[in-house]
Amino acid sequence: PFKALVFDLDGVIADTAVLHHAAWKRLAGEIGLSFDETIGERLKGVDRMGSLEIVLGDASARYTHDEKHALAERKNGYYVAAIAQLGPENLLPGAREALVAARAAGLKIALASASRSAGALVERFGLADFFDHVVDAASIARPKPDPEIFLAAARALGVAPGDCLGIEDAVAGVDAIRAAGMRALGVGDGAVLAHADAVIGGLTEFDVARFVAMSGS
Ligand code: G16
Ligand code: MG
Repeated sequence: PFKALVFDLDGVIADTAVLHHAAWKRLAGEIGLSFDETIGERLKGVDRMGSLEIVLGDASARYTHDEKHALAERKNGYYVAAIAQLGPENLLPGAREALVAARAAGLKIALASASRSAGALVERFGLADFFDHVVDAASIARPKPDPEIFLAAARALGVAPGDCLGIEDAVAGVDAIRAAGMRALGVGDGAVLAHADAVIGGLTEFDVARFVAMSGS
């Protein structure tokens, strides 16, 4: 059985994607760029500077490195202001219950979110006590689908990757989990998350006994 769970945040524990989306849309409008749902969809799970490149598209060449960092900072200001309004009522259905069940089953739990605001969000949601470790996104050099963030989570927990189950809503995240040598539980659409070992529609379907038995050594 697995010894640990490694959770993604955005799209799994809370729907912060809508707030990232709104912040990028505001920035895009301010600099005269169009922003449609297709672009919004492509930002899921992508790190901050990677997201900026998607938002800029062909306009990327118009900006210097420093200007791009300033744009990303501006977007982050909008996002940080938005998440200051969040609380436990903004968790996705089943999130808290899944963490309670995992704890009761004696599993270690880590958070592997690309967001530099992940620690603040966990506090706002009242979930800090559930996590044995929250990976500091600022310490991660390579974005998902690179396995770095999931390997860092396993190392911090002191659990072999093969004994961890990773839980993700994004294709890049599922691929990162698999590349880390973990089993992947997808949250969302099975047709989209085809590389996952199992897929559920949301954490309301998280059955700890079923998934812990799924594998591990
Ligand atoms: C999240 C979101 C991404 C966001 C990224 C970085 O990832 O899905 O849209 O760009 O974090 O966020 P920040 O700008 O706050 O550092 P995850 O890994 O929780 O799905
Ligand atoms: Mg996600």
